[in-house]
Amino acid sequence: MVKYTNMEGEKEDIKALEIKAKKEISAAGDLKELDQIFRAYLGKKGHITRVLRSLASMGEAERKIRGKAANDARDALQAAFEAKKQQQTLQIEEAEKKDHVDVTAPGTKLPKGHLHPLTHIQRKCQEIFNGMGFAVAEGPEIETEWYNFDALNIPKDHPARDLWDTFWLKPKAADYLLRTHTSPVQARYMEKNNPPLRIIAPGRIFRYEATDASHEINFYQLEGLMIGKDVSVANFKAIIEEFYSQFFKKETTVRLRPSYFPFTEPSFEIDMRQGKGNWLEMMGAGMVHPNVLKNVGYIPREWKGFAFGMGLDRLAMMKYKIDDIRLLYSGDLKFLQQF
Ligand code: FA5
Repeated sequence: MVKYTNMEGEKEDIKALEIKAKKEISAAGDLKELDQIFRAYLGKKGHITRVLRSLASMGEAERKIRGKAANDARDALQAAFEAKKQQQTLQIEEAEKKDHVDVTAPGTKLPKGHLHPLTHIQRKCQEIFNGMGFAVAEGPEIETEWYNFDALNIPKDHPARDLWDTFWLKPKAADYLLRTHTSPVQARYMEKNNPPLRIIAPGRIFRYEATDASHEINFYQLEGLMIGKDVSVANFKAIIEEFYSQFFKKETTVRLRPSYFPFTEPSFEIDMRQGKGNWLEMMGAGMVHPNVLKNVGYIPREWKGFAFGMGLDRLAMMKYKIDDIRLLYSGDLKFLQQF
């Protein structure tokens, strides 16, 4: 075992010093710590340096043995420092690469949302009717009893009111309700605009009824109204057939069945079919009742026209082959993301 005498006169084991230094080097956490260890052993006042300096005062034989041991330890430690320094520098460079932000790189795109299937349907309908000269009109979802019923020739206590189960707002005496159809927009629009006119009025409506696969308490309708000097049922049929043909991108035939609505006379249910398929019930319609024209200040002998009201949910269900209307309002992303 090679021994040396340090400046304080203690005996120290050079090899043990080297082993201790190597342990410290390999445990060094960063370059600063490594530099401190380097100075403690190989700096001006470092342990190994002191051993090397002490050689001068030794006899030749002793100097030879201890000198070799000290030089070997110094070389070994220098190599260990160098290797550790390289390893740490590499680690720093890797970490910097990871943290590096390229400010010129294009940003990460946020996932885009998309329109609800009912909004697609409503916009498609608007586009087709716009193409046939119909403007879009809007009305409030909270309606007065007058516009929802009376103006449309449905007086109080008339049994036809039962056709539309109504959500009344409190207090009932205030006569506010959630509109049960889009037909009140007809009266509101005609009051403020002179004929001739063509409008559609899409919107949300509410009915106090039990839900099932084809009925919701809250759904969407699209009202249509065309008033002119000689607007006829034939005009209506042509326009609706054209609408369905464009909407379904297939030639579509329409059938009118007699029906009853207080605000149209005559009134129809409209069925449609494609090719030799089944007839499907699509909407209510008719020629605007003279009492409705009178209520909004038009002269019934001068003006006439047709009106219709279709369920947009049912159109969406047919177009996208949805078998339950309630899915449209479920907020279920697995369903909605399919459109
Ligand atoms: C009406 O609401 C009339 N205002 C339509 C009208 C307008 C007739 C203008 C004449 C002139 P009806 O209650 O039938 O009519 O409803 C029209 C359409 O709304 C139905 O054909 C159906 O497509 C849809 N609909 C009715 N009830 C529901 C419901 N609970 N859930 C989903 N869609 C419904």
